[in-house]
Amino acid sequence: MVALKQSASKVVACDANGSPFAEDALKGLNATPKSIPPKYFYDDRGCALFESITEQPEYYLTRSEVGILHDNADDIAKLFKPASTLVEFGSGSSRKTRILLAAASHITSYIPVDICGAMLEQEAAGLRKEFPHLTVSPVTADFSAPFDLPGDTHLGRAGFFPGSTIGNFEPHEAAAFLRHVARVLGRGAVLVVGVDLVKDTQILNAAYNDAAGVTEAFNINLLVRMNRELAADFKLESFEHHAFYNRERQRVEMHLASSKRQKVRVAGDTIDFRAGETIHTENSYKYSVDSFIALARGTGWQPLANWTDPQRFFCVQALTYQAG
Ligand code: AVJ
Repeated sequence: MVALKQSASKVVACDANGSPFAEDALKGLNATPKSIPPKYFYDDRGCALFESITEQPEYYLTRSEVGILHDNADDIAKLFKPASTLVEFGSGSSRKTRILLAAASHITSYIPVDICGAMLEQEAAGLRKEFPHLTVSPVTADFSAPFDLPGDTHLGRAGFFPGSTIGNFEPHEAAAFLRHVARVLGRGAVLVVGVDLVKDTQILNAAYNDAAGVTEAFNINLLVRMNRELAADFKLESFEHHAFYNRERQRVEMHLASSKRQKVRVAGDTIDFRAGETIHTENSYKYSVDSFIALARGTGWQPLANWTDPQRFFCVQALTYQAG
């Protein structure tokens, strides 16, 4: 059992509407190979465990990105037009956004989009106090599906998609997502996106196999969640956390491996596992600076600038959309 630090208790209830979980889980568990979409990691405990992952010494992603944003906040701020609206896709705790908002007082409107409505309202209240000039208009929505922007936001539109969350998509899905962002923000928009970079295998493997076992607990929590919400009977001790860099496909894969042949009940269905068979729970794609630019260009976005940390572990890319 991993003990969570105080900061994690800030995380408020977050549930992405009930029954699609049963449907998606059964679809994935009855397929070959077995898989479950990574968005189901994020129940209350999953959100808290992820916050804790970002504090682990091996998990360089958050530290690298926050460092890049701090060091280059003024340059990034210059890319936003006067009286800009900033739309954040999957805003969570808005921690990284605060860095940009503090440097860019000409962002006058902020629209955090997240499926977690409770956390959105809590964060919005805090942001309004910290940035009195800022209009904060949260939107509770799945950021990867179409949604309407509230209010009059025609002046300058900017998007923010930090965390390398884009790495959870297959590359063709990441391209579709960038087209979707272009549709939401429109012509002339600027997008700031965080992208984790290809690097030494040991560093990547360590980041997803932290010594404290938090990432393992995060992965196993998916089984805990199915036991609770889908009347499943996964025996937690008979599944192992596997995470490794797949160099050919330039992605870290996370799996839950069954240590033996067994049957598990899930939402009224029986799922058979062979010994060693896995549930593929996540891909986290890694890009080079140039491979990400190539992907973005293919969707109509043009590179404006990019920034990396001194170790070149992580990259923040600024793009603009002039087409459409
Ligand atoms: C939130 C998707 C960026 O892929 O690194 C952390 C999630 N998974 N440890 C990532 C995650 C395992 C994270 N993202």
